[in-house]
Formats: sequence, structure tokens, C-alpha cells
Amino acid sequence: MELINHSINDNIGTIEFNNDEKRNALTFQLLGEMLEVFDIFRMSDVRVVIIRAKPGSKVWSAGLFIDELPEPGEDPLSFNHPLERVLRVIEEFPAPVIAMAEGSIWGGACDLATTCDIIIGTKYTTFAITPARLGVAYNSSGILHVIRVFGLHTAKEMFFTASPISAEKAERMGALNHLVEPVEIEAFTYKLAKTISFNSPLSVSVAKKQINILAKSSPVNPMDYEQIGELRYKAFNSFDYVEGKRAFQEKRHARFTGK
Ligand code: YXS
Repeated sequence: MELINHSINDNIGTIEFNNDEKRNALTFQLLGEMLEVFDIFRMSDVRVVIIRAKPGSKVWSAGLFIDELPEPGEDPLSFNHPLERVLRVIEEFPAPVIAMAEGSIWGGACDLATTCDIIIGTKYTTFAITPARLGVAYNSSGILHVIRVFGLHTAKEMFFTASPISAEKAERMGALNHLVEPVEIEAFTYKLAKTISFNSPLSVSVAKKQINILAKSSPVNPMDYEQIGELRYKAFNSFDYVEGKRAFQEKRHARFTGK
């Protein structure tokens, strides 16, 4: 594994991002390594998983690696995208998954953090949902994660502005389970994980599954779903989508036209 470090101690599995120079951007390789580690954890007696960046990281993850966004016309967040596969593995993993997020969280990494069962942060743990910065139309499962965790109005503001919301606001919205001092986050997180690991893993895994099933909102009617597909195709087949990625790569502000 190059882009993540992993370990198992006292039934607690840890995944640590190891891609600082690219601000832990979620490359296909990093996501593939996460899938491999979850397979290892599934075959071990892991009762809690912690996903973290290196101590002192100002950025937990900068989201999807923009250079790997596909050409126009191809869904940048398709069902089988490695990030979507990681999110489904986290949701289905029998043990709780804790995001120990000391730094800022961007784009698809917000989807990753909000899919985890518990998020522990510090005053640096801001959340920025960025599709609008890149001309992308996020997928429905990711939008649902954000609505469920932040609430309708805040989710809209996050998608419309692409601006970070503060850790304090995230805690007020219930998106952060705990907001602790940077120097305390590691001890606090592992203490919480240890408490969970001493409980019945069967009872804990059944509770996770039940809560996930019961929390799912009412099914979207097929017509609406098809319309969403049409709208998303329009976005990821647009000039704005090309311009968003190019502007990032050229380190300039994007000039969107809405076409
Ligand atoms: O110039 P070098 O080669 O050193 O590389 C720079 C950045 O280009 C690179 N980097 C990234 N490369 C690809 N994809 C990324 N998401 C990404 N983020 C960073 O890492 C090197 C250091 O970055 P730098 O100098 O900007 O670091 P900084 O500490 O000044 O700023 C940290 C950030 C996170 C505030 C800044 O890097 C940033 O704004 N990154 C982009 C965040 C973002 O827009 N993420 C969304 C990715 S797209 C996605 O997740 C979905 C498609 S969606 O947008 O729909 O949610």
C-alpha cells in the first residue's frame, strides 16, 4: 500500500491517508487500497474502523482527484466509481466506521465522511461540497447523505455556494458527533472506539444495519429518478464541466456560462 497506511490493534482497524502532497485527494489508487484494507479487516476480528489523516494534517481529504475526472459525457460519479464502491463497503461493513477528521473536508470526501457512522472533528474540520465549482452534478445517493446529515437548507447552501461550513456549525447541525481540541482528537477517538470494541459486536452490527435501513428516506418515484438522470447527464456533458476541471488545473477562477 502506497497511499494509505493500515493497522489493527485491540480489534480496532485504522486506515491512515498517506497522500499529503496531494492533500489526501481520493485517487483511484488510494480508493482501491481502501477497498483492499476493508477486505483484510472483514477477515479479521475488527470491531471498529477509524479513517484518519496523519497527525497535524490541515486537510483530511481534498476530495476526488480532479485530474482523474472523466471526459465530458461520462458520469464522474457513476455507480461503479471506486469512491461509490468504498461508500457502499463502509455502509455495509458490520462494524462502525469512525471518520477522525482533524482537517478540512472537500468534495467527494464529504460524501466519504458523512457515510461513516461517526465523525469526530476539530476547529479545522470544515466541510465544502464543491460540484458547483467544477460544473459537476453530484449523484443522488451523495446528495441524500448530505441532506440527512446537514438538513435540507444547509445542504442546499453547501451545494449552491461550494463554500466551506465551519466545524462549529457542523457540530450544531449534528454532522460532527464531537468537536475536540486538535491535541486531544487521537486519544478521544481511540477511547470511543475502545468503548465500542468492548460491546457485543453482533449487537453493534445489528444496530448499525437497523439504523441504516430505518434512516433511508421514502423511495423516489421512477419518473423523478429518470428526470434526475437526464439533468445530471446535461451537467456532466456541459462546457461548464470542462471549464471547471480546466480552471482547477490552470489554477485560475472558472468562467462558467451555464451551458
Ligand atoms: O500543484 P501541485 O502539483 O503541488 O498540487 C497541488 C494541488 O493541485 C493538489 N490537489 C489536488 N489535485 C487533484 N485533485 C484535488 N482534489 C486536489 N486537491 C489538491 O495538491 C497539491 C497541494 O494543493 P494546494 O497547494 O492547493 O494545497 P493547499 O493546502 O494550499 O490547499 C488545500 C485545498 C484542499 C484547500 C486545495 O488543494 C483545494 O482547494 N483543493 C481542491 C478541493 C476540491 O475542489 N475538491 C473537489 C474535488 S472533485 C470532487 O470531489 C467531486 C467531483 S465534487 O466536486 O462533485 O464533489
